[in-house]
Amino acid sequence: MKDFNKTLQTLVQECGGHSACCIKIDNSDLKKTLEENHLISQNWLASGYAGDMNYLERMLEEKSNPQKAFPSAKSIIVITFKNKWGDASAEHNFPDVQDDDLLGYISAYAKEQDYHKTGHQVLLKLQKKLEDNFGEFSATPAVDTKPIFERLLAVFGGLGIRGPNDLLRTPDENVRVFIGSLFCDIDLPEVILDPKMPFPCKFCNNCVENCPTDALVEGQPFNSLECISYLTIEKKGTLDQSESRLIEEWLFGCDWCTVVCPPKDKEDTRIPISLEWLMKSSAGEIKRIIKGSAIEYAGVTKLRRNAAAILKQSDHPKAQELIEWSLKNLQSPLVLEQLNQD
Ligand code: B12
Ligand code: SF4
Ligand code: SF4
Repeated sequence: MKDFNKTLQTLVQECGGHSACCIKIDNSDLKKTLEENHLISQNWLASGYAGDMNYLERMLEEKSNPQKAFPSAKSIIVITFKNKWGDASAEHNFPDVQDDDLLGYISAYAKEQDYHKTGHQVLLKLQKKLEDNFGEFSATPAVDTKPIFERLLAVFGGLGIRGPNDLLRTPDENVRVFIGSLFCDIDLPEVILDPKMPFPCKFCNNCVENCPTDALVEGQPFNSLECISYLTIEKKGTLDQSESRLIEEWLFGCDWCTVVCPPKDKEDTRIPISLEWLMKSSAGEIKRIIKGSAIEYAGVTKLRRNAAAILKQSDHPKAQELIEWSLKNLQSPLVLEQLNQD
């Protein structure tokens, strides 16, 4: 096909995505980049930065060898898509909060339907459109959960650069994009882009300056163990005193290193949650509200564990009352253990 790049960008946008590249799975430069990354990742894992995310170690071999992980694939289409991330009109199902409520916050990226689902929808539509041009082919869509170094592939394909916040920064939509991949069992023309960034990250550094913990420290590897997103979503068991302080008022995820990526968000796009509502509503009601969103991955117990950690750190007049109510009425051993922590 003559200008496959142009076609690919048009098709991905028609399908609801933002940008796309296409990499041959046997590209020798990709192999070299993955080999280098493999060593760096091994060291990172050996330093304990993965914490409770045991799946990162389990998946490492496959992540570094896409040809083994996806044996029939010939080309990888990598896309970015937004799912209204950072858009003030993005919606959520949580009830409104009142001025005097004691609040916790959910990261803005969890608004709208689960981005995993949106990404799969875009990728499947894109496959159908490509089949109109190239004939039917099999393909495996992947967003987040399959063994893939998604940011590495996106950077290799020129969709953007890796920012100091360890995220893919695109030339026109900053870091607030998700990544998806389509492993295609067909040889497609390669599209490796040359991202034209409006300014280099070294002139900004907002993300590092606004990270409230030591997760992002210049010149050091990304430290998940200090990242609020890790602590609120992935950390198992209770949060100790210092972890409870680190999470501030976050119940799920953290926005500080994304909302400051120029153009900075003008309004607060976090989801405010009444902690009283979170503790006192039935688990069934909360499950109904988070169903189909990215928050479902954490589940009700983890949201309440995080709420318990926030309450224990709070000097809000309502906090002690809510702790006492929760100790009497909630049954989850994890939440009770968190509430009983000194
Ligand atoms: C595990 C995970 C997390 C963990 C760990 C985060 C991390 N930075 O690795 C936690 C829970 C903390 C997390 C948080 C978030 N995540 Co997350 N996460 C992932 C996941 C599933 C795997 C990432 C991974 O493998 N990490 C492990 C390390 C070993 O791998 P690595 O990141 O590639 O890092 C190595 C290389 O960079 C290498 N390296 C460093 N320098 C160099 C230089 C060269 C030349 C080379 C070759 C290599 C190299 O060293 C690093 C360490 O070994 C990806 C999806 C995926 N499958 O990729 C989403 C993903 C990265 N997450 C995403 C998002 C949105 C988030 C949050 C913004 C959510 C939120 N609002 O709370 C935060 C952001 C936190 C942050 N600043 O990173 C998006 C990011 C989109 C983007 N624009 O980049 C992804 C891509 C999911 C998706 N499909 O869109 N996440
Ligand atoms: S998500 Fe929050 S804690 Fe984690 S690196 Fe970004 S700003 Fe720091
Ligand atoms: S906040 Fe600034 S330094 Fe960080 S990724 Fe965005 S542009 Fe780069």
